[in-house]
Amino acid sequence: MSAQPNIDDARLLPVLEKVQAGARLSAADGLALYQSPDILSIGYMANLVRERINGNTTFFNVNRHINPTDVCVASCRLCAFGKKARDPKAYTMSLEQVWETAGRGWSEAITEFHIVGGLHPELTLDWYCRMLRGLKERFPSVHLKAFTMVEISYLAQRSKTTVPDTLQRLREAGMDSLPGGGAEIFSERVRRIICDHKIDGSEWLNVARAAHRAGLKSNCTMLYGHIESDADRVDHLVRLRELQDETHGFVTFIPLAFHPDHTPLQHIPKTTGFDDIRNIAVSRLMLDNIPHIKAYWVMMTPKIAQIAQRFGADDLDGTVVEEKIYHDAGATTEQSLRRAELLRLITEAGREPVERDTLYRPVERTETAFTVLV
Ligand code: V47
Repeated sequence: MSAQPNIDDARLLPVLEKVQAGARLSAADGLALYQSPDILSIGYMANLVRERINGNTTFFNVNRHINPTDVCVASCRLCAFGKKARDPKAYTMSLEQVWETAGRGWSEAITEFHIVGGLHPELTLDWYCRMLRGLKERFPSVHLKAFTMVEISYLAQRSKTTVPDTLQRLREAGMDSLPGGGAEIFSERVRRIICDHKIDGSEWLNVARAAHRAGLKSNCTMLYGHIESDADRVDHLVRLRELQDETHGFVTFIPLAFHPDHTPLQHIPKTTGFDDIRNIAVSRLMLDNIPHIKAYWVMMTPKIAQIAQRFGADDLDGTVVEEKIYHDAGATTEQSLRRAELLRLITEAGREPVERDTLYRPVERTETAFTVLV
């Protein structure tokens, strides 16, 4: 890209100056980025920052999602996945079923299990510890990225113990890090409507803080495209950035587009490609202290995720295998992508693919084996 871009929207000129100087953007800058139609200028700036931090690399991983249960005591209006225990379509895996599910597709040499589920009224902390131990025994090389901050808070409350103690016990059983889900949008006004049964934004941040203080890394997310305002989005990003200044525990941010199908909010229109790309770019620009921005292809389609690599994203997530949360909410993307397809999406965008483990250490593969390079 040229050193002197054409900026169509003059409101973005002060933002460009800050980006070129490597200065932090303010909440007002964030709002200007959300309100400007000049997507190419926003993308130019986001790409500048992306290449400054991650060069020409786009990361991906070979992972599998495991959702041990969809039974959930909460009834969040944003969600099509959670079900009541009495619902005939609800499921809860036995421990053996979790371990058997984990082993399916093993030939792809998976390096990560991404494990999240509903807030089950009966499964105990001890059950989850046994689940993790069983996975570690069977798949010792696989990183266990497990439980959202919401699940951790719920397990602590149900076990009548503290969040740090819950984290400690899960960690001893094999939990290696935490995914970024459940953050939704921190605005209380919006949470009351889309997820009033969930912990509030401050508690989500408190659990993340406790995890980071215990030495665990995590991801973070923002759910957009429902009833939130641009100011709510900016507030969410700024609160994540503030916690990151304190703990440095977030590895990756993932903007998640709301999928309305089969939820009580199905009257809300789906997000547009423009908004999906804008959220990637604005988050790259605002979250100057979070190393990676993920374009989650399941949510934004492989085609938009591919373009996102030139608008701030440096990660496409992974093979995923058996995604349920988005597909229950009407996602029409595949439930998994082959490694070769991920490579094609990256190289055709002119980026260099690097297979990573969960903590972004490169993974080197031969025909029959793989090693994590440290
Ligand atoms: O926690 C639920 C959201 C999240 C819907 O950490 C919905 O690497 C849209 O967190 N429409 C799960 N979103 C996905 C998630 C995630 C995905 C990929 C990678 C990582 C990571 C994390 O999806 C939930 C919730 O925030 N969600 N229902 C829905 N109808």
